[in-house]
Amino acid sequence: MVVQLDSVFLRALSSSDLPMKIEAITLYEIQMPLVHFFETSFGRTYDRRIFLVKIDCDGISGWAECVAGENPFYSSEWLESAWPTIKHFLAPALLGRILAKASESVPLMAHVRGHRMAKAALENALWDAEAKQKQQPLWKLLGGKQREIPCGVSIGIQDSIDLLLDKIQTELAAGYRRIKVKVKPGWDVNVLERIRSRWPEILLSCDANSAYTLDQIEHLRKFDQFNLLMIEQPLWDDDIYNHSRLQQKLRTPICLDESIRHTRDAAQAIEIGACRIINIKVGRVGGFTEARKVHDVCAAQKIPVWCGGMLESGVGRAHNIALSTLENFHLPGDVSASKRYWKEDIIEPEVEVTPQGTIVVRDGPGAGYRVREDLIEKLAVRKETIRGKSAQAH
Ligand code: OSB
Ligand code: MG
Repeated sequence: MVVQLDSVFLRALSSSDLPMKIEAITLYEIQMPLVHFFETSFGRTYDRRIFLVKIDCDGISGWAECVAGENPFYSSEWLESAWPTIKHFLAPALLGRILAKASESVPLMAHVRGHRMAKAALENALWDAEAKQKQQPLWKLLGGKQREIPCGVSIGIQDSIDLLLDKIQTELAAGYRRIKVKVKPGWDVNVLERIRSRWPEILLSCDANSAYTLDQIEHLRKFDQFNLLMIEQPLWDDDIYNHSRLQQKLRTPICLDESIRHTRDAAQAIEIGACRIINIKVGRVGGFTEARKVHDVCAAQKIPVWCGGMLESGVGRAHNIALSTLENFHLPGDVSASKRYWKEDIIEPEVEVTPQGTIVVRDGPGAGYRVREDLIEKLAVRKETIRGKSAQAH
C-alpha cells in the first residue's frame, strides 16, 4: 500500500516533521582491504566487503552501512542474507511511503523476523536523510549530549604475543584510552599475563566472541587476576542465562555483545545478572530506534554501555560516533580512527582521534561527513537500485 500525501496527513505533521517520500533505495557492495588483518576467535579477515545503502527521499540522499559480515560467524546474518532480504522484503515495505520521521520505518519492517543488520541499514539511512532534511546534525536528532567521545581500540589475535605488545604500544602512544584484546583458548591467560606485567595500570578488557563454554569456569576464573574492565561475550552468542551463572563465579564484569539483540534481551540480562556492562552495536539491535531504547534501559538500571564496532567504513563509523554522543555511553568504545582500518576511507574528512584519545563530534547536517560517492562508484563491485512500483511506471 502506498500512503498518499493528503491534506489531513499534512496537517497532522508538526512543522519540524517534514514528510520524506522514499523514492529509491540503492545497494552497493564495495571491497576494501584492511590495513592489517583482523582476527577473532571465529576467524581472520583481510578484506572487507562493505555493504552500503543509499536512500533517496525528495532530493535528499541518506546513507548507511549494513554491518553484516563476509560470513555468518559473528551472527547468523551475513552480506548474502542481508542483500536479498532488503531487496525482496524490506525495501518493498518502504518504497513509495511518506514518513515524517525515520523511526516510522520500524513498524513497517517489523513483519520480517530477525535480519536486524539489514533493517538497521535502511532505518539508519533514513535517520541520515531526516537529519539532512532538517539541517541538523544526526547526533542532535538522536538526542545526544556529548561533544567529544572517548575512544578505545579492539586489537585482534596476532601471530605472536610480541607483535601484539608492539600494537598495544602504538595504540597507547596514539592516546587511546582503553585496550581490548581478542581472546580464545590458547591465546588468553598467557597473553593477558604479558600485557599486565608490562602495563599494570591501563584500562584493559578482552573479548572472546563466544569462544568458551560453561565447563571452563575454572579457567575463566584465572582472568580475575588481571583486573580487567570486562570480559566480553565469553559464552554462546544465543545464551543469556548461562552468562548469569558464569557472572556469579567471576569478579570481572561480563559485558554482553552478541547475546543482546534488542531491549528485552538487555532488560532480561540485567535482571538475572548476566552482565554488568553492555556493548551496543546499532546494527546488531536493528537500528537507531532500538539502540536508543537499549541505551535508556541500561541507563535506568545504571548499567554502563559503550559503542561496539564492526570494522566499519567511514559511513558506519560516522553513525557509531553519533550514537556514542548519548549520555550513558561512559566507557570508551571501539570507535577509532579511519586510518587504523583503511588506506583511504570513503568519507571526508576521515575520522580522526585526538592525542587525548577522543573523537570531536562534527556539527554538519546528517552524519557530519561527506560521503565520497565518486570513490564508492569506483570501488563498487555490485550495485542495485530498487524503486517503488509507481516510480517504475515512468
Ligand atoms: O566482537 O566486537 C566484536 C569486529 C567484527 C566483529 C565483531 C567484533 C569486532 C571488533 C572490532 O571487536 C571492533 C572494531 O574495531 O570495529
Ligand atoms: Mg564483541
